Amino acid sequence: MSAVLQTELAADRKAFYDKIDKANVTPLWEVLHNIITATPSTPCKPHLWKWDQMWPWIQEAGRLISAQEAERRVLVLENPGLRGRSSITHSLYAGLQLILPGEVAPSHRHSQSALRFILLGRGAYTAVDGEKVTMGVGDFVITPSWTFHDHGNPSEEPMVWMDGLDVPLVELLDAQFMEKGPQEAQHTNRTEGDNLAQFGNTMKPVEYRAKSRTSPLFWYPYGRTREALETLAQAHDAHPCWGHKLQYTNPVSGDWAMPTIGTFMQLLPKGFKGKDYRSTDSTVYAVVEGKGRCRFGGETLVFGPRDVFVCPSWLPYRLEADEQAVLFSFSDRPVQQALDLWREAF
Ligand code: GTQ
Repeated sequence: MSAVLQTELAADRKAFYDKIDKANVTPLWEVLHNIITATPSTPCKPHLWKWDQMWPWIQEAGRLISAQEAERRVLVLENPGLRGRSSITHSLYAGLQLILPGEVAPSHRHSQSALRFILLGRGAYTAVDGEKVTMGVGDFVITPSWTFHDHGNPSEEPMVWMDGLDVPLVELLDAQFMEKGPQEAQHTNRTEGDNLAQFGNTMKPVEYRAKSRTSPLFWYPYGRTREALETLAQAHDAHPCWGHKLQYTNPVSGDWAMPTIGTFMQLLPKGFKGKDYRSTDSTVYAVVEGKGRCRFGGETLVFGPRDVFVCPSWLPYRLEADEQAVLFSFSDRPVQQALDLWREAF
């Protein structure tokens, strides 16, 4: 085609695009390769939040606002590639929540499911649908979708936990509802630890019928998880990529503990040098014990206890541990698997 004809065609196309644009219509061929990409193209970036940097800021937030006034006193961990969107990955939210001695974070409920992973303190509680659990470091606690929850700290020490919620995912689907509780703190009418007694011993009450996909067991104390990993590590070889890794389950269905968020705990033996791994579920890690590194090609994140880091979809990374390390993690894997989208490679 001659240069003249080409210029004419370009002008005709531009005029056409402008004309249809006014009616909210646009040509696919201009964007096709941006929306249907050969491999995941996520705005999510690898990033590490060091506890040593976060802890003074968490304490400062504690002086500036009460849990009561804030409703939830949380510093949101925003992915550097997703600033302004309250997101740590494209589909998930994470934050560090502080509750000081004597405080109550008032009752509310929402469509979003939440997890708590305790980083600091012992003795604060969360109450879920009338049942309290008193939490300690390393415990994983679920707040199922649309259940009333409030948090309180009758102990003498501050408590900090990582919140993980499916906020961006629920927002994408425009399926969110929220309401405040009738009272600040729920009337707790069930015995503390009831859920663990009913569902935490590979048994269930004979009359039990599931009302939702979320696990009826909502408290997974660290002692049990730690013991399971330790025993595994003695009897089995470490996987070349992830060491010894368990996923939390709903003990009744055998499925994920939460329908939208997959949760895991893994142990990396001392001196572990993992092989490259990638999967389509961008993953948030919180370090419970030990020190090590997460390497992405040239970039290295050096982690220690209570640090949080994020590994984006499909970017190969490898985990290394100088001393035995224990890592909690969460991702949207259950959603991807339910939709036949999940992939991994190593
Ligand atoms: O504790 O209910 O980090 O509703 C964000 C939203 C925590 C909570 C967050 C919430 C909560």
